[in-house]
Amino acid sequence: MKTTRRLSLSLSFLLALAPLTPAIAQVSSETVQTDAGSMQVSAVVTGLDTPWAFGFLPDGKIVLTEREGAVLLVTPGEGVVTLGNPPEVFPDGQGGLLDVLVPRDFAQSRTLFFTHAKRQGRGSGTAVTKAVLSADGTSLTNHQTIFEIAPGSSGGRHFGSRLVEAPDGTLFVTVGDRGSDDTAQDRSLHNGSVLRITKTGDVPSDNPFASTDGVQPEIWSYGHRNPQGAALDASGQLWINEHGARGGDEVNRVEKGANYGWPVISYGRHYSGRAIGEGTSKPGMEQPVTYWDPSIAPSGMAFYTGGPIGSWNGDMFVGSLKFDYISRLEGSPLREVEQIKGDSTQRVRDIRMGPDGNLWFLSVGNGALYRMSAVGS
Ligand SMILES: [Ca+2]
Repeated sequence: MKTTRRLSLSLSFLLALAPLTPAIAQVSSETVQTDAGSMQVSAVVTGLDTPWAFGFLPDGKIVLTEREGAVLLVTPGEGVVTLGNPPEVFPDGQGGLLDVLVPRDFAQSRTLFFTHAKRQGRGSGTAVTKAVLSADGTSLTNHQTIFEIAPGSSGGRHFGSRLVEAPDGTLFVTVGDRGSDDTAQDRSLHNGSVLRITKTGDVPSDNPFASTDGVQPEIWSYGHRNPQGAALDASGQLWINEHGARGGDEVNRVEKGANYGWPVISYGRHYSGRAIGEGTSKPGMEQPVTYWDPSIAPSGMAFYTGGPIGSWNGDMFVGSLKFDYISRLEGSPLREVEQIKGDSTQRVRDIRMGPDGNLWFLSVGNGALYRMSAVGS
């Protein structure tokens, strides 16, 4: 598929006259000013079609997803391969091929984990499929869908869909409310939850509701609207961000068994202007660590840990889909302290810290993967 599409490594990485896709804005390189000094932003790959996520392999290659279903393998400075036999996905509104996780044992297992929308009857749901990267690095094999949410919702909204490997090797999967608010409080459904499963899709015996009647045993936390960013901090603690409605985008520190309140409490309002639920707080429901009003449409999230930009260490970075910037958050309590913005930061869908100690991010607006490094480094 997509054999006619032209993917390009940026000239900053590859001195070759590679053609660029004309329909997409092109920002191959720029300098942006930040509180930590001038940063060089360089495109590593351009010509991407609605990219959603990426991850680093131990050999320095990058695996990258596009929402319509393509999985790309990028060798910086050398080339881009569209992998054969990608997971079967159901492109449905915001759904399609979504996150990719490179587990810590990849060098031995060559296994990748994907989240995606899966056809379920007349609707669709968030699913997790694992597959093995072939030895020659050209295709995926041995696909196995290890989990899918209890069916099924119509409408192409709020799939959530970040995947994080916990320190103990289990997987956290975020799932949105699928556009149906009240499902986030209904624990007989997976909607609006952070789930925890094993790499074979089983329920860990220490999940909070593993033996509670009428509750989906994969649920780790609930009352979430649409978590599209998730990451571990340096201590191994899980954090997520989630989309509110009009206002009330949240950053949450995720605790086992906790209820994060949607749609009973929120700092936003419905798009109609109507108040949401019962207000902003209620006993038994967690408060966000911080929130955005107006909404920024937060997406990919990363912690900067142990890198060369000393003042960033421990900080959280979140991409904004709506206002085209990268948010930097620091302090206790955690707050947004800086908006990093340039022509390259249009609709930032994913952000990760690379093995080189730099921040890498995906811009949907530019159809590009970028690397941000300190000028002169
Ligand atoms: Ca909440």
